[in-house]
Amino acid sequence: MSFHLVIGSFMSLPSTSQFVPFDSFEQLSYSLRTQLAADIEALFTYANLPSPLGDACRYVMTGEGKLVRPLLVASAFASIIASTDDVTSVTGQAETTSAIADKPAGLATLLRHEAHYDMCRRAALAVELLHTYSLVHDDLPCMDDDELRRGQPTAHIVFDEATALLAGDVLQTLAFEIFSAEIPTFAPFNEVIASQLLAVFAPRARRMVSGQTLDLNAEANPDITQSQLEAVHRDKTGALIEAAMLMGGICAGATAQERMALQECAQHIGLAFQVQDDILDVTGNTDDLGKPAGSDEKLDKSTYVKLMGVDAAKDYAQSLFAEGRGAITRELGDDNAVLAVIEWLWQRQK
Ligand code: GRG
Repeated sequence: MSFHLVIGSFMSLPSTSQFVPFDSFEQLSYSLRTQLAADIEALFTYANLPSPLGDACRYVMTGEGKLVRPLLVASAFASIIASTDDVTSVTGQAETTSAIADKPAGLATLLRHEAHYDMCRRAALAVELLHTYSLVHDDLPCMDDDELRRGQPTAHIVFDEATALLAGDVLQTLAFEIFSAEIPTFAPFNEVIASQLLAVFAPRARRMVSGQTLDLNAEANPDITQSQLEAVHRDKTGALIEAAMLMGGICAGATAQERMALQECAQHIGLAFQVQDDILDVTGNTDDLGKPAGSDEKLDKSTYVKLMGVDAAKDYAQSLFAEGRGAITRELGDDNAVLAVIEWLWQRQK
């Protein structure tokens, strides 16, 4: 799929930004992965965590995750940027760029205001930190007691349980600290954007934990209904996906209507992602997944596969992806980065 994604290179320097147009999902993904790796290292240098905490954090944050949530931040940012020529709404200051007819030039003007672009980098980092904390805690012996994650031994196996617990804790606090931390490789944080990001992020981080509780409550419940299962995953999996897309939009100065479209899309994609996860748990293998296949059954989890069977679950995922695409297409057209990420998600095998 070719689309008009135009975004900063994601390799921004302290004082200047290089802007490179992308026209494929692969370019976006490569660029995001490279930038995020540099930002993770800069954050850990800044945080100066004692041993073995710092080692455990680096270990879990440099594993082979898919970076779904940072990609959603970046793609929402890029899609909104590409559809607008006015960033006044982000800061309340007059930073209006020139006409949309020349989008790349307008974008370069926008991105010269590094605050917007670098706040997007902070948001991408925040969602990955929070997500990784949830995985580290989810794998602990008191939760799912898993020994494999992202193709490598889990944190409590490599380190010890106390270190893994603390690593999850500090990743969570860093996910909030990053919005206003003064780190040399980031432009100074923008207070207006930071407070908007926090307002979106904090309640959804809290909902993720509520969802985990509902999920534990639902274990071994053969009578769970689809709407009850939906309530679990709207919070457990969906809330952070929603935060990711909304935060990308906020950094780009999305209008209220655009934010609503991003939110609607995220709600469908979040559920679709979970349905897929349930399917892959029974159809995938441990090597491809990088985590133990069949663990839902082992833990007697309530899943979409258990509720409706594999085939109906596949149909359901397909219809949810279609609804997610529809929400974006109606607002932003049919040629943008969010749609490219949705396409990649739809095809995923792990
Ligand atoms: C607060 C302990 C605690 C948990 C919160 C998110 C969560 C609840 C637990 C993580 C385990 C899990 C199976 C969550 C469902 C969402 C999901 C499919 C997570 C896996 O996300 P991917 O596939 O993982 O994006 P990678 O490794 O690619 O980043």
